[in-house]
Amino acid sequence: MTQTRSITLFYSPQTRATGARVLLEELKVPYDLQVLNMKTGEQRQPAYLAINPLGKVPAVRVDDTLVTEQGAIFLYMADLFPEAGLAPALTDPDRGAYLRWLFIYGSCFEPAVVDYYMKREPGSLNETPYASYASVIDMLEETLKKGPFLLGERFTAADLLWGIALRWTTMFGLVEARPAFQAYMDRIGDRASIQKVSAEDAAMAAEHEAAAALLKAAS
Ligand SMILES: N[C@@H](CCC(=O)N[C@@H](CS)C(=O)NCC(=O)O)C(=O)O
Repeated sequence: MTQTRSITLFYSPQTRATGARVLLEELKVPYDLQVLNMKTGEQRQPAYLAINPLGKVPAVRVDDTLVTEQGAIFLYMADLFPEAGLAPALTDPDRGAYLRWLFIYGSCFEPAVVDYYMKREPGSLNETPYASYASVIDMLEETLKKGPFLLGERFTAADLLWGIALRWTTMFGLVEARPAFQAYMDRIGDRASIQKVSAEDAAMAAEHEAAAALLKAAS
């Protein structure tokens, strides 16, 4: 018998939380959305800081377990629902590459991209946690050129994390839309989960803008 779990996703549209929502859609599990309007600063209010003291989304609560950080959320949720087939099992030889890509995302890719965006001098290859921006991006390109997914033929939760991240990083010019990246984004962007969440995000983001504008006008 499948256990029913109570799942809440702390969410804001068109943010890093979008990927976590896409994952929940792919896992085909019921969940509640707790939406925060970042345009009015709800993520910095005490109620949400009690969930994540960093004031960042996504966060997920499953029964009594609270998880923050995209990589941790992807790892936990895809393992919790193995029937969706999005996570190689612990003893599967693919597990290593799967974990590697989930962790490279938060430990190397994001710091590299943020340093690049901020035009910060990252230091020498051995001083940064990611060697160099170019080495991270080139490694990703080499892997995706072989493709079609990060683990080759096997599609996993890591592809949802990376596919969506490439969408926003290429959109903002933080990563060059190399042909291998574009082809990967196209492959992943066709998924019904992404289409659904993107459409709902656009509507939600417009509502948030309007609410923030009203607040500003009233102040
Ligand atoms: N390290 C976090 C970063 C999450 C993050 O930066 N979220 C942004 C939205 S894209 C956020 O919540 N920003 C709100 C704020 O800082 O006020 C993760 O990977 O989950």
